[in-house]
Amino acid sequence: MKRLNTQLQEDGCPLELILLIRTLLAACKEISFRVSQGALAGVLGSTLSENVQGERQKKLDVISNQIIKDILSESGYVKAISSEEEDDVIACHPEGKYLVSFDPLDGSSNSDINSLIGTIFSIMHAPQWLEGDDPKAFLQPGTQQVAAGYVLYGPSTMLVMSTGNGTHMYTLDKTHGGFLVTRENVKVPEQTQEFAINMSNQRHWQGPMQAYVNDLLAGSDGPRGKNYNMRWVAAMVGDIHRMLCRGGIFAYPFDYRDPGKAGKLRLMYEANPMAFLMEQAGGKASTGEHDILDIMPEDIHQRVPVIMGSAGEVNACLEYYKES
Ligand code: AFP
Repeated sequence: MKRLNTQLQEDGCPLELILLIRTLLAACKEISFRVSQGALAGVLGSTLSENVQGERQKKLDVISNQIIKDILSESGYVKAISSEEEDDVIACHPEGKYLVSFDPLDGSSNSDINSLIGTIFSIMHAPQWLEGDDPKAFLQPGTQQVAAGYVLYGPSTMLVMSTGNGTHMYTLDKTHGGFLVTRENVKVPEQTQEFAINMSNQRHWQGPMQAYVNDLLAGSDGPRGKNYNMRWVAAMVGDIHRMLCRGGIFAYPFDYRDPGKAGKLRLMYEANPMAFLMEQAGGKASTGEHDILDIMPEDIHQRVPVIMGSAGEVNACLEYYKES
């Protein structure tokens, strides 16, 4: 099987980016080990602190964040990092060429039930004219990502990543500690009969999403003319992994609960990297109104509505938004 390095070289990835990716993955391998220790290492459960989003942090959120922060800060390749678990940007090496945004442990509430969790990351060039701790450096649209991906800590530890030349899946071979290519150039199936959305929020959604989901639920008797199935992992990494493997539509749409929050998911370290992977695999990613990758960010912790997955199904959903 092909090794990570070989795939990255074939994809035309510059040496310094390869070294950065390998450094980041060293951190993910350590997280994978810590996660697998679970209750034996006393890493489950919550801390007493909250992150900038006002969410109670899990012990594994804090541990994972620290592991990635330490390794990237010392690497020399990274000018600054921004994390879901950090209020502000953290300056690293003044000469570093790259910026890394990450969610150290997406879906961390799943850790207590031994279910899917993962690390999501996005890498961009660092503008050299801005100071390392200047958050403006990060305010670039998702189209500017030079690499994005996630590491899924499931029954096997998998890396799914794109450097702009297709989306590839890798599996961690724990016998020698390296990631091996197990699916090259993933293509999301065009059509689907599966959707992923938190149905308990239905009453808060906008009209177009209400109408679209009602038509899915109507099944073969409704306007879509087929029966749909629903799945919800409650960790974006898990749901997007399923979309990439067998198609489907994933949505965390805008809802009216808190007008200050345009959806739940964060642009820089959730929506953008997943949209990049999805589009590199022939899928589509939108807010309902705009392509996610075209959004000009205003804040490193900005939230956006997310609709992504099989192109045919996302387009069908977007028709409801156009009509409204
Ligand atoms: P955490 O990283 O705080 O656990 O949140 C996970 C997440 O942001 C995303 O990965 C899921 O798709 C979504 O939340 C699940 O949200 P619900 O709580 O509404 O199911």
